[in-house]
Amino acid sequence: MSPLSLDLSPDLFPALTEAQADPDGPGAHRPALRFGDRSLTYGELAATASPLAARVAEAGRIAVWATPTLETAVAVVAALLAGVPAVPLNPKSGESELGHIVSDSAPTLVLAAQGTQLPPALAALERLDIDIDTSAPATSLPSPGTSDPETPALIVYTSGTTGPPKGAVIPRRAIATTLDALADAWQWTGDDVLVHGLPLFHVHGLILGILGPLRRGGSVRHLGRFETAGVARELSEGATMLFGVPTMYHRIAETLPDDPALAKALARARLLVSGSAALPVHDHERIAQATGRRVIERYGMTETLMNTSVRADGEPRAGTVGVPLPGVELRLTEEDGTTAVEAYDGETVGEIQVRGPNLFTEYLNRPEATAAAFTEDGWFRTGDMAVRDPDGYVRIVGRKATDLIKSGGYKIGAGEIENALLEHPGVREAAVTGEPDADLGERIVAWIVPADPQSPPTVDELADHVARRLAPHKRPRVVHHLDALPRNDMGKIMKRALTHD
Ligand code: MCA
Ligand code: AMP
Repeated sequence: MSPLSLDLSPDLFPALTEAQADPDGPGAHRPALRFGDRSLTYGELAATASPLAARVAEAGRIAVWATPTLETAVAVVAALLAGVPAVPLNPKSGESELGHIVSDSAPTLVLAAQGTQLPPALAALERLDIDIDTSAPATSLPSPGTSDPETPALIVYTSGTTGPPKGAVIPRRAIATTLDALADAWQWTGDDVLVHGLPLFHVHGLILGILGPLRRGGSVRHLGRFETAGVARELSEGATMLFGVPTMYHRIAETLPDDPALAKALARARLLVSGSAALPVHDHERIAQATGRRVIERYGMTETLMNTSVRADGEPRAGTVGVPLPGVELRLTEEDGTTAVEAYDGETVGEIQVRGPNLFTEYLNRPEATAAAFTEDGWFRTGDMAVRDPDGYVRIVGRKATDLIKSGGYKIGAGEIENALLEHPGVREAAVTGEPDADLGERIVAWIVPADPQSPPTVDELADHVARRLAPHKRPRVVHHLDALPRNDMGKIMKRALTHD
């Protein structure tokens, strides 16, 4: 493993700075971003993001209506140039989720693409349209906010086991170091062209998928929405890397037998990377068989950004997430949460704890949750359970909390769905679990005691109810009706007793 020198300089995007300084130079003409048939070179990105940065520079915090569009990428780059923290909002968030995020993060402005209609939950915020005008002269940016690596760059909301999502405050330092560690692990350079169709309100799609290529001086082509045809097209037209969640690779594996063009395109890629959840070995093998290429996995978390990866120069090993990234300290701990597991035997299970410059600073407005997330000596408790192979490869074997569900690569707390279901007049009691799903990894299952057993609410009714309040990906896919929920003597719901038979 090569040592990593930490670059904590304030300049997150040297290629953009160069294009700004020399608008006629070759660097300014290099492609940066492409969404469908709209694209920006580094020069054009500088010209459009820097005036926007100047306009938001005085804002305390901004929200970005994070549609999968060029506008979102420009808005986030502008916020980073200005040194103003940005809160990316899922444009499919329902009213109560959005209301919570806006009141918790208290942005002074919301940035949205021109012509986008914003929901009532954002009505009280001042709105600034993102206008992509590449003919405007690039403004230079003397901003004091950009000089401190600890300045919050992004606040990304992530679900916990109970209660509403928490805002993870991610400083500039974490973004720079995680992207540089990945560059080292993946031999990621400015010559790479990334393709993906990930959402832009989470770490995977936004930090790795947009800011990653920009930090390297390379380019990204976003598909707008994930489709195997788009992947095949871009990889056969010069893209070198693909990022996706396991559901996307599962859909690729399903399509491959009938799509030789997709197989050929994947075979040409330099690197196929999966993350956000475990990619089943079966899908790994199907892709390897059809394309001759092995998908590599990396492991991260909103709070920690990236922790481990299979390296481009390492042995790809299905079922593992590779080795700790440069700069990341990783240990497994016993049940007490403080005693380190020393074994590298592929058998001894412990909780993964990490320490390093890739970590978030805090949960916004949640000092107690922040304190509980760390040990006294600064290790972050991930809640993921793993073993280590003799050569250090990490295998994730489970999760400490049963009340966290990973569906389609999204982390979803059972508690927030239960609370939403209980607001439905037809529901008296509710419990939510995750069950294995070939496509989504896990699917959300609701167990409800209907208020009126003669006319229980339908699955569609409850799915719409949750989608409207929280987000469509949090909707239950299956609903079971029960006379009563199984409870222990203390009255606590026994989720392990919730099975079909
Ligand atoms: C369906 N829809 C609905 C309803 N039902 N809308 C309203 N009410 C309903 N009842 C809509 C959906 O919004 C969506 O709209 C469409 O119908 C299909 O929904 P669905 O079947 O749920 O999703 P899908 O299109 O099949 O999505 C699969 C997916 C997606 C593309 C794999 O799950 C995905 O993008 N996952 C990525 C998650 C991710 O990025 N995770 C990173 C976080 P429409 O058709 O308009 O879309 S983890 C992370 O960042 C860490 C650091 C890490 O390690 O990476
Ligand atoms: P999030 O909180 O949405 O950022 O999701 C982080 C969680 O995703 C981690 O704590 C892991 O449980 C899971 N995760 C991310 N990458 C992987 C991977 N490659 N394999 C298994 N689980 C993963």
